[in-house]
Amino acid sequence: MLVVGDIHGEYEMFMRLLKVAEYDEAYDTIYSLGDVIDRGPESLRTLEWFAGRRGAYMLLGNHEAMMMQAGEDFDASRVWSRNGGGWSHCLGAREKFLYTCMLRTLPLTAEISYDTGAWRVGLVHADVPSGLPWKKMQGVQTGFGDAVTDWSDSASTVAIWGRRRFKADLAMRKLPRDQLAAEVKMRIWPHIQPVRGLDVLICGHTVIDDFVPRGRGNVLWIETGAAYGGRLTAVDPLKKVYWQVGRANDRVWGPLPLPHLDPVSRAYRLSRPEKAQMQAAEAERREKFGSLLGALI
Ligand SMILES: [Mn+2]
Repeated sequence: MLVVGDIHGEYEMFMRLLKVAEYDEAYDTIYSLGDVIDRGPESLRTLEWFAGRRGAYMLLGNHEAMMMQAGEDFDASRVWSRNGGGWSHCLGAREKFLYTCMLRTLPLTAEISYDTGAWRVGLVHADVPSGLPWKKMQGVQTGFGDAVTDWSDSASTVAIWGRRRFKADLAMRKLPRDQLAAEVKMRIWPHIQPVRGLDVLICGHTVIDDFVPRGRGNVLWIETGAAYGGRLTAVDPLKKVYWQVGRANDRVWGPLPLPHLDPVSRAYRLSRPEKAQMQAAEAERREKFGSLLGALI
């Protein structure tokens, strides 16, 4: 059982990854998190590998959504061309039509259960909106017209384009522990809470700068930049290990243990200096506005 990150047309890296992870076509199931096309040299070949192969599934990524929309809308086709869709110029109209039909069948989410539901693994290309339980997310349908033109927070858009959780995690890692940071942290905190109703959620989409899978709460990110000079990652969520291949032929990693994941939500707790600073700021505010309020009453 393998879950592979954003392949982006890097067919040769993908083949090497399958070998490293000892993927066996006869027995193993493989899921792609989407974005199998664009940027890399062999988009069509990668898409064909997944099309109709037994035991191989893929989710919708924002790049597949762009391809799907490009057939409908001229603006969308320009957006797609700018984002690596140029390879499609060599496709005939019929081929384009058939592949678009295939893309329309791709789901936004998938769930894999082990031990009759005791260990639940969710998959989505980019993100689940903050606070939305997994059960509700599973009911979300692809919103046609959402992908390129709609920058709203609709769940179908967040599913394939969202980066808020990833950015919130990044901010938590980087912010200094001073008073302002404490306030910011309390705002960020809701966005990095685990997704309820799952043990693990695996996401791609946002490139991790150090090319290593990253965890926060019960969310695991595995887009390690195969098409950006980074690595291609595959995960076995049952064995809790991952494998990677780099661009150069001899670079392979794994099996390595996945980062620690924790599905339990927690309230943000201020450290002692943070608490003192928050209280001082609160007292200052009260002094400033409290007297004003007193004068008004
Ligand atoms: Mn993507």
